[in-house]
Amino acid sequence: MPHSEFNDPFKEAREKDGIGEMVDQGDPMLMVLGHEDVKAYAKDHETFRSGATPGRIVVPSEEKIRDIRQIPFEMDPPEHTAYRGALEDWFRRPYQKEYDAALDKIVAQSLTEVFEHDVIEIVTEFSLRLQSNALTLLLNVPDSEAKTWISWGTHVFRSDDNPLDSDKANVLFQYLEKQINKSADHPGEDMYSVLLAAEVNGKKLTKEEIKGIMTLTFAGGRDTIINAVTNTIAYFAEHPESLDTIKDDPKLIHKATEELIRYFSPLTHMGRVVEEDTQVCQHAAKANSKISLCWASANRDERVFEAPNEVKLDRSKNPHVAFGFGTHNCLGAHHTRKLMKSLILQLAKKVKQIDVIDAEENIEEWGSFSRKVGFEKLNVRFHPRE
Ligand code: EMZ
Repeated sequence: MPHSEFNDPFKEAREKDGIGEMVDQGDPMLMVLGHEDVKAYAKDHETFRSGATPGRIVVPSEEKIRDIRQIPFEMDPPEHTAYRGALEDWFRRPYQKEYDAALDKIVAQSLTEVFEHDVIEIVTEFSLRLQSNALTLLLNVPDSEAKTWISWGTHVFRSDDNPLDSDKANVLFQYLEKQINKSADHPGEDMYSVLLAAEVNGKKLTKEEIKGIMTLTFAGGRDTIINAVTNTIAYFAEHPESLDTIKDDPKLIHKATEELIRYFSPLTHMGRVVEEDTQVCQHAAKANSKISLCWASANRDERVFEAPNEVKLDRSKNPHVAFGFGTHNCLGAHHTRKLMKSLILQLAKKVKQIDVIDAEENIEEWGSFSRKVGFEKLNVRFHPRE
């Protein structure tokens, strides 16, 4: 398989009856695969709940490694609406001119560093650093914090030999406690201080709630962004002509970014817990069982996307659900879109060609489905434009 090809393991099951099955740590789960079904079930938050035991709606479930509730995504309306409302303005800051300019600077700096290497390993030497450096903007904290976050590696709950590493999770939790207390003692303009001053339903947020919001901010946009960035490099390595196309027609950036995000779908799926016995795509789903909304499968649904396994940078009809759908769509999407656009535009302007030296794929196993989501390792050589 070419490095820039990402398979759709769900096609057959999606076409057959729209459902997949897997067991997550003893917990059987139905996976909803069709685009229309995924959207319909995502909207039905009365039947398919997010406010279950903390960690349960994530696949694989993180119940064993945390009891912190990630806010707002592990909540349901009306509670969810109130908490999310308090966060929305902060997460819209990427639309400010200064934010954009600062992001461009961070991307430019990462590319300058890339050009200093002969061969560079993209996942840890580029994508992880870029993701962490960009996160300092979203949190509005000093650039120097990124160093600590980079030292945690690509995932805050997973290590090389353990997909659910509670020691690692505790490093993040202790770090957050320290930062929250620091901002409580010396309020500033950072995200912790803003949250300490915020109110939901007329009440101040507790430190525990702030920890939950920050945990989501750190965990949710980490491996997902790292995969999106790494996969983008792999794509342009094998499609150098696309760099020229975007360089010549930068207005294409909006469609191109959406298309790459659709194609990569860095978050495969997200779970929900069934409130009472029901039917899911004509399969019985018992109360308190888990289902998942499979964004990655929905984004390859041939009933919605023409030639879904092709990357068409100018695809005009692109109702992808890579950032989720409905009530819980991704709060960090504005930041991620801006980051991806800045990266792609600068690559197009500055890079002529990228050679893949060697690569190790990152394959997820979900029951009988094997899905390539990114890379463990991607060594490349950049050739700058003259
Ligand atoms: C959770 C999840 C959120 C989870 C939008 O996705 O991302 C996963 O990578 C984390 O492990 O805790 O934040």
